[in-house]
Amino acid sequence: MKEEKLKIALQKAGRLSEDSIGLLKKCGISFNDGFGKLRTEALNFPLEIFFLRDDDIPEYVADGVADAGIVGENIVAETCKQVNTVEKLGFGRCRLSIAVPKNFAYDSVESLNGLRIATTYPRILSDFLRRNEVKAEIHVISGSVEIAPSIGLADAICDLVSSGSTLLTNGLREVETVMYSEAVLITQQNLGSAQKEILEKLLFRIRAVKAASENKYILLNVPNDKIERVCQLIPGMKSPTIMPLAESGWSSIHSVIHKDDFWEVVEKLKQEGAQGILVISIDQMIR
Ligand code: PRT
Ligand code: ZN
Repeated sequence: MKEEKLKIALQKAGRLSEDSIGLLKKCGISFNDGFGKLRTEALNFPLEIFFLRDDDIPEYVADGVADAGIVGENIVAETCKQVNTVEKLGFGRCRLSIAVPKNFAYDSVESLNGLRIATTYPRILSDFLRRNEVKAEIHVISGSVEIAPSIGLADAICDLVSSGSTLLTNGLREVETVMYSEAVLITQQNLGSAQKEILEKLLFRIRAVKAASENKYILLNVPNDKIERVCQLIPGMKSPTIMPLAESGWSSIHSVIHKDDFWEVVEKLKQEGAQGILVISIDQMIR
C-alpha cells in the first residue's frame, strides 16, 4: 500500500524560500532541496514538497493539489482562495503600505481621493479604499511599483515595505499601513484523515521550533538571600531549577526567558546581585 503523505508547497526562489526550507530542516525533516527541483520527498517524514511561485501557492492548496503551503499573508489576502491559515511562522515580516512622493502634501487618508495608485495588490487596496470611503484609481502593475510616480505612471503606490530603504531611495514617504504580513502555514479545507494526522505532527514540531527561537536558556549565580526575588524575575516554564554552588551561600539558577524581555530582565538580575550570567540558544522547546 502506498504510504500516505502530506503535500506541502514552498516558494521556489524568493524571500521566503530559505526560511521555509530552514524551518522544515529545524523540524528534523531531511530532504534534497537541490537547485531547480520542482518536487521532492522527505527522507524521514511523510512529506512531499513542491517548489512553486508564491502567488500560485494559495490556489494549489485551495484546489487540493497541495495539502498545505507556506506563503505570505499578503498573498493569501490578495488571492482570496478558500484555505485555512493554521499557524503564523514569524518570518517574512513586512507591511503593505501606501506611499506618496516625499513633497506631496498629505494630511489624512482623504488626501488619496482622486489619485492614481500603482500596486500589485489591487484587491487588498480596493478593500482598504472602500473601508475608508476614498475614491482613487488603481493601476495594476506587476513589478517595480516604486518607480511608478517618478515616471508619471501614478501619483502614489501601494507596495510591501520592510526596511523602508526602497521607498527612501525612490523619494517616497510611507503614509498609510494597509496590512501587516508574515509567512503563514495554510492548509486546504478538506484534508484527509491521514493528512490531518501528519499535519498535527508537523505543527507540533513547528511550534517547538518557534517557541525555541523566541526563548533563551539562562543560567546565573546568585547569593542565596536573593533566590526568591530572582525566581520571580525568571519564572521559566514551570519554575526555575536551583542548584547549590560549591561556594557556600551561593546558588546557580537555570531558567527560560523570552528574547524580547531579555535585556530588561538582565538589568534587574544584575541589580539583585546576579553574577556569571550565561545565555544559550534553544533548539527545540516543548511545553
Ligand atoms: O517569484 P515569486 O513570485 O515566487 O516571488 P516574488 O518576487 O513575487 O516575491 P518575493 O520573493 O519578493 O517575496 C515573497 C514574500 O516575501 C512576499 O509576498 C512577502 O510576504 C514577503 N516579504 C517580506 C517581502 C518583503 N518583505 C519585501 N520587502 N516581499 C517583497 N518585498 C519587496 C517590496 O516589494 C519592495 O520592492 O522589497 C522591497 C522593499 O523592501 P525594503 O526593505 O526596501 O523596504
Ligand atoms: Zn510572487
